[in-house]
Amino acid sequence: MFFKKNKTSGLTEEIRVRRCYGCGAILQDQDPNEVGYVNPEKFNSGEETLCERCYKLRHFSSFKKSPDFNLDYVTILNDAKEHGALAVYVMNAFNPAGSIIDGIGKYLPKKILVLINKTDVLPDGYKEDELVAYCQDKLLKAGITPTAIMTTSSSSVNPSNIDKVFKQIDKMRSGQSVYFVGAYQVGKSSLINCLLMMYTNSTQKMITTAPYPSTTLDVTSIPLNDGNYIYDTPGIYNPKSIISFVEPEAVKFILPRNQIKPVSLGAKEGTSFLFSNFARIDFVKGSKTDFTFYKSNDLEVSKVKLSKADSILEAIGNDLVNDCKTNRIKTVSDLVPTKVIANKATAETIRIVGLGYINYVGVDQEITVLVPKGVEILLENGRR
Ligand SMILES: Nc1nc2c(ncn2[C@@H]2O[C@H](COP(=O)(O)OP(=O)(O)O)[C@@H](O)[C@H]2O)c(=O)[nH]1
Ligand SMILES: [Mg+2]
Repeated sequence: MFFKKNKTSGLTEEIRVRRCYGCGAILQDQDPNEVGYVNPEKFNSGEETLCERCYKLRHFSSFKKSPDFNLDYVTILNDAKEHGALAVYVMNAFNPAGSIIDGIGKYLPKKILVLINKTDVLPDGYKEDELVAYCQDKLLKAGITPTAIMTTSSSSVNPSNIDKVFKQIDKMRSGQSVYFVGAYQVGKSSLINCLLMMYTNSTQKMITTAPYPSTTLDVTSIPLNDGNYIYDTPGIYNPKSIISFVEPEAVKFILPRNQIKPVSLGAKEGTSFLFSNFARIDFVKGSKTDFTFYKSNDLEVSKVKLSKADSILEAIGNDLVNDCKTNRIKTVSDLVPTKVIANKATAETIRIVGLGYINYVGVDQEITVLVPKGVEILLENGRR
């Protein structure tokens, strides 16, 4: 590609710049944090190329998706069942619905300890008994019958209940192995890391990660001193959760890392709330009300005019410099709308599985919730 520089001192200086054919940025091989970066080898090759960022975005579909709940998991769980092992089924306290893997119930061994993890991210004033009851209801409906349920946090900053969990596991495993299972990113590996500190004498032996026999799944085996193991299985893909839909760069913004600070915004009809381009709430019609958003502090909610929402969403979808977005949503037609009618004078909750929830006082408002295909919306009180 040739670009003519302005005529200078009577000469036309012809310079050659190479541009990324995705975003048009001038390519450079000096600073990976600046736009247009390619590695020196590619840069010097002189070939037409994409900058690294565009390359990643174009090849998003090749990002390693967590495995589906498939026959490989069934093989592992059958082993667990046969050996009378303990299954530790880990849930994310902030995302109970996204922690339920459909169809897993009938394959789990008899002894199941459910750990509701990440309680450190829950907002002030959450009630533990209500959380446990909520999770239990979701588990039972999915055919998972826990032998015991505990809440915990494996956050390195704010761990809780780890010693109790350790004792409970040791009691429940009655001299057998332990299999940690659950959805992607619920904190299984972090929990095991916390627990290992209590197994000081037993971890001298090699911890290995290798495909579990007769499966393609990489399972980490941690030997215990009585000849048994803790098995850490890979997080399972859950198509209902937005976490599974977006690229790993974006997951970082969606997964709350510290305690959630709710955000309250008043709005009248004709307002739209955007969660980057992952999801959108359109307040189409009805009386003014306050909406309170419970979501990761790293994920901003933008309040915009409904009439502008489509073009703003498109701009986010095409913004190459922003990691807090998904390349899979380019226009509003890539999102699936669900119409929600609020009841009169009731507290309404809209949950977008994996993203969080929104509370508001219903006075017969009409709201449209837009999410990526397959992501589940749960309504408490309101109706579709
Ligand atoms: N705030 C908080 N973050 C956690 C907790 N447990 C895990 N995480 C974070 O959640 C992400 C997923 O954790 P990981 O253990 O890899 O999940 P896995 O996929 O179930 O093994 C990581 O970024 C962890 O740092 C927790 O109890 N609280
Ligand atoms: Mg893991």
